[in-house]
Amino acid sequence: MKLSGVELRRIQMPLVAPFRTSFGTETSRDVLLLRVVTGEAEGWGECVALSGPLYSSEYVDAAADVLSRFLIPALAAHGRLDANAVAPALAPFKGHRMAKAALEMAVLDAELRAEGRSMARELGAVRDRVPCGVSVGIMSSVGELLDAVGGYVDAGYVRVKLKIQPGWDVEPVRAVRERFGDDVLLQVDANTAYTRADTRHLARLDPFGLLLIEQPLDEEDVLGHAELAKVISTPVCLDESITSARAAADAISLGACAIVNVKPGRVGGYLEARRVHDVCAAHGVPVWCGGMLETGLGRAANVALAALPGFTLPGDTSASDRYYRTDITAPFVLEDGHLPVPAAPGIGVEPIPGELEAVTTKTQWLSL
Ligand code: OSB
Ligand code: MG
Repeated sequence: MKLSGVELRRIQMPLVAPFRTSFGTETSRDVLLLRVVTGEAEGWGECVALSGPLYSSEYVDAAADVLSRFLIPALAAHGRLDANAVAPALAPFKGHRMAKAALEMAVLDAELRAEGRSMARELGAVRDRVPCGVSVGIMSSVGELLDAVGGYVDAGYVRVKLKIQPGWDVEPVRAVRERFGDDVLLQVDANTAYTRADTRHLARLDPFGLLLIEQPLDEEDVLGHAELAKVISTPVCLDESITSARAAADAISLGACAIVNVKPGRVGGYLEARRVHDVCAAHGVPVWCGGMLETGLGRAANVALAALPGFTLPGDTSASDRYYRTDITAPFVLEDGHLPVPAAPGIGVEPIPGELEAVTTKTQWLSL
């Protein structure tokens, strides 16, 4: 494909409710979208970086900066290229995986639309709908949490993930188990809020039969997760630490995780995300699709990824209305606890022009 240019578009989308984690509270999503224009088709990319460097070192202003100053110009030097050539072309630039992932997603979407092939088909999907979980933020009281979880269970979500941090862990987990019973699939996510010194404390979650505990320790403390996994009975799942297929292979070899959360943005794109899936499948390690409060664009691609055979656990691929009152695409609607895998060419969805305009705060066009 010959790229003619890339549009960077910033949008501001209010969340239906504040989303509190151990690293901060999000009330509105400041998202960077990319629109790649080629002779044959256009493609959409969504950058999952948050507004501040609190989940990872990336943040949305930095992503926009590195894309416009380094990554997009590097593609310009290539003349013709396809999605498989994007990561190698960007490899000289260290880090910035979320920015790279957004650019690769847009090129891949354009390429697949031009060829009339779907993302699901391209990645190797084996299902036409995927079971969905929901990530529930930290609340100001256990009562408020039980109301929120009750609403999601009533809506049909097949798995509940509670955000935890020191001071909000054993009690909320106990309360949810007591109210909703042992049959609800329940897991927790600490977003690195604990240290190795908290091992005894984290073992207090053992009696609750959790599916997994996600990223209790620092992103760089892979060995610490291996030590922790020897002591606690809850399976350890890594999110922040898994930045590539190689990182996944290393973590598995070390015994640092029994389950992996796959987020395409965190690993540099959907093609690397598929390699993470493949490495985990080869080791018999179950994976599930994480989320970053995506709009319908990123959600469409995530749902396609979640339809691969190794995604044997429900993901954080919730319906649009869990996040936004109005999405920029046709909303993803939960049906019997599942979302449909888009089958149309590319990511299979596109922004609704009026909705997109209504939330746009800035656009920039870069010619190639
Ligand atoms: O750690 O999985 C996480 C949201 C933003 C940043 C990090 C995480 C999350 C979530 C929400 O847990 C997942 C979603 O529903 O999109
Ligand atoms: Mg997580």
